[in-house]
Amino acid sequence: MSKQKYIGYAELKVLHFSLFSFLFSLFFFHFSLSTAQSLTLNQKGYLEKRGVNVMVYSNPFHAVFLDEKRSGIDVIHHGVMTITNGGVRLSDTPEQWDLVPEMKSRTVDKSTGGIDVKLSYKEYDFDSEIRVTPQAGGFIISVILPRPVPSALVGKAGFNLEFLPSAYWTHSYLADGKPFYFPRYASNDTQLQPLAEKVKQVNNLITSDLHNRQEFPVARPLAQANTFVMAPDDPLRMVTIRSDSPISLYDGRLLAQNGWFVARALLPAGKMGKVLEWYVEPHAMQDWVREPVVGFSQVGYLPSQHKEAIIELDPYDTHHPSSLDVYQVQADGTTQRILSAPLKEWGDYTRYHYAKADFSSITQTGIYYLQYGSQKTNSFPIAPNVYEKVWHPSLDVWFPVQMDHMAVKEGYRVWHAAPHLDDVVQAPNKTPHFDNFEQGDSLWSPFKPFDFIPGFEAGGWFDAGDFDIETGSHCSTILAMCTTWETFRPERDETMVDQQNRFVNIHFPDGKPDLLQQIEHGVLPIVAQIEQIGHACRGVNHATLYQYNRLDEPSTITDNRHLTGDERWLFTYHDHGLDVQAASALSATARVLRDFNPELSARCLKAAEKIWSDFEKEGQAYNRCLQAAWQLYLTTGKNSYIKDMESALMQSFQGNNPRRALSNLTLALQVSPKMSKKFLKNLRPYVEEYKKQLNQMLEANPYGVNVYGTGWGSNGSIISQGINCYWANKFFPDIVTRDDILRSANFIFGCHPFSNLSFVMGVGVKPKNVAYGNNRADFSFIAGGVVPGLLLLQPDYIENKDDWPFFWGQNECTIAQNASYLLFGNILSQMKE
Ligand SMILES: [Ca+2]
Ligand SMILES: [Ca+2]
Ligand SMILES: [Ca+2]
Repeated sequence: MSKQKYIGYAELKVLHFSLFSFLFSLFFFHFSLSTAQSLTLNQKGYLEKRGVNVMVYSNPFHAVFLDEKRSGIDVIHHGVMTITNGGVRLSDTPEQWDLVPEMKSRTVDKSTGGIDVKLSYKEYDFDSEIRVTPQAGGFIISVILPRPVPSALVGKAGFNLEFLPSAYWTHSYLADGKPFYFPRYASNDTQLQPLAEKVKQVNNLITSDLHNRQEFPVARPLAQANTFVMAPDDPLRMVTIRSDSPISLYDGRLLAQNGWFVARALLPAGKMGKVLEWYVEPHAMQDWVREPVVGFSQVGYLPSQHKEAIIELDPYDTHHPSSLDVYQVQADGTTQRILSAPLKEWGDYTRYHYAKADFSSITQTGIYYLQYGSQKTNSFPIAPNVYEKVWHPSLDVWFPVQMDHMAVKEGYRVWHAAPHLDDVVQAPNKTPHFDNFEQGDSLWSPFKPFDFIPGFEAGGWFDAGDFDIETGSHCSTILAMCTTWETFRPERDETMVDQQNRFVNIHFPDGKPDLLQQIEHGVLPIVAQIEQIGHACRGVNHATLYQYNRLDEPSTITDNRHLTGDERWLFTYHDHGLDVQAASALSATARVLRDFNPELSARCLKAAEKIWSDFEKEGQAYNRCLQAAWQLYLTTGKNSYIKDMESALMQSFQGNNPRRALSNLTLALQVSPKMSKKFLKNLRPYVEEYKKQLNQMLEANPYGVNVYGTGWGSNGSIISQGINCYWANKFFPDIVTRDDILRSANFIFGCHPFSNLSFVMGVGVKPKNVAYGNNRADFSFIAGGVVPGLLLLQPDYIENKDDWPFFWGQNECTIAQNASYLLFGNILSQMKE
């Protein structure tokens, strides 16, 4: 059934209207824009003019997570990425798991400034080519087909370009001159189409819950026209699109809450060569200069610590002020300028210019703010106790909300009822699944596919913004929590955890340390894996994509009754790396819970020792299991576990890659009290080498940390850097200093590029407002979550959106990263002066 059949009277009227406007727009196109400045191809391989950057497949679609909405043709418009996904797509409003084209080639023509990409859908043997060429003040997008659209894709293959809802939803648009506004919430019409018409999604999965109906919903257009002017009311966001074939505008949020506004035109049937041409012109403000970002810690500073603001400047901001003023806010509400700190130019990094201002000389306890030019920051404290409570929301709120199999209440709110009470069944042999889960060819399990496996109806945390149980991240979470407990013994009790009644009450002390209650809860699915299957398993995930993609209250994802067919699957894929991690986590738990829960402690130790004896039988290399050996030694006191530890560690430092060679340095420092007398002395040159690496980072970028990630932000590695510095400082305070540890804290709490918001939800004067938790569709957050942070859009744009929670690589809080933050927060909270 073709799509045209569904076009109603309203759309026909729009089409009719657009014929007139087409003639008008041809005229307008040729005479109105010739004075606008043109885009030119820059050294970095994208099209540029002041205020507008056009990336053409600098970022290809992602092979695993598919449509990340930062691929294809992307536009950075006055400093904000607002347009993405320019490409040949197979549906009106593509979703994350819809097929994406593979990029076969990308050619840059330096003479025309044009960029040409060849795309291919191998599932349909469908090739296309997209050419982007600067023209007038904008650019022409041409779609060229070497062969006609395959019959299966006629009426489906089209050219799409997507607009960020949060950048447009307070604005209007014109469709062939007719006025409309962008809706704040999706409420346009949908219609059903026969399921046989649906273009397949990845691995033949399906994102919609069809309830056995043989139809699926599609969005109907908001408007159709030959000329769209988006946000003519705002010079920062105004974009004009013209084509002589009709363009439809859709609201992708109708089918998926993370959808965008999609401008789209179908490719004609039976035609080859140039089949479609759009002219796109993002309006450019000729004198536009991006506001400086004044980076500082939203948590504040200890009186004696190094204090530095890092200012991010637009390259056109050539007359920026040369000093930063620090004001103190007095008890009577008046303010007093305490210091005018001179700016020290740092230089260029990514696409901006950076300068620093040192205000370490201010040591008096008080409330301060920074003034840079006309920009006044929010206030922040300088005081001996600024770090004391930074980890509390993570333990009090974030981890309790992540608890699977429990009802979780906070004050008047129930975060969720007890979910997944019908866990679990054996996953079938299936490759691949989604979320990077797969069972592979074998089962490595005593159970048959879809058999019920007992022991998994309690414990565990939701991995992140999704609701699966990841074994690997559980093990790192548990180990970090055990390290936190043994190093700092935080007996904080703000949460009731009643395992028997599956009930958690936040801000309701029950006399038991919350951290031990979390460790106890998190280890249950791990110990169950060893007991039931005999080894650590990949994890537990949903059976269907339309269960997995839920972004709300999880207790209704399954019916909580056994063997009704909607249960989660235990993926029993056997990976020795996971066994090693499980042996570490289980033996640490056995030790930490020895008095708190002797029965569970004994089960954990038995499971850890079983894994270890399997290693020995299989002849696993000792140097791959050092952390597990160390944890087993600490728990059992058996010297045999560490008899080769010293030489294995020294050997591991001999690698060619200096950074990788030091990956065991923290473990080496931790074990050093139990090694020979000379061992710590032998570590000194490696700690000096580590310090050299820290100094090199300060030369590589203004912040001295691993600023951004690709695919996933780098806050995890920045927090690890702080933790590593803690251990290095503990044993070699003359080499690694307290300010080295605090470098990571300053960054996480707001002294970073793009914005100066704290990356820890609810922590600091101005934390981020949105995160990718299970409440992301409410544009909200769960307090205590740490977001991944800054993501690179190739080649030079780093961002962390705070008006759009749906970029998981920027905003998704995960258990392993949060446990690492919990440890780091405890390190910080010991610093008081
Ligand atoms: Ca997951
Ligand atoms: Ca408690
Ligand atoms: Ca069930």
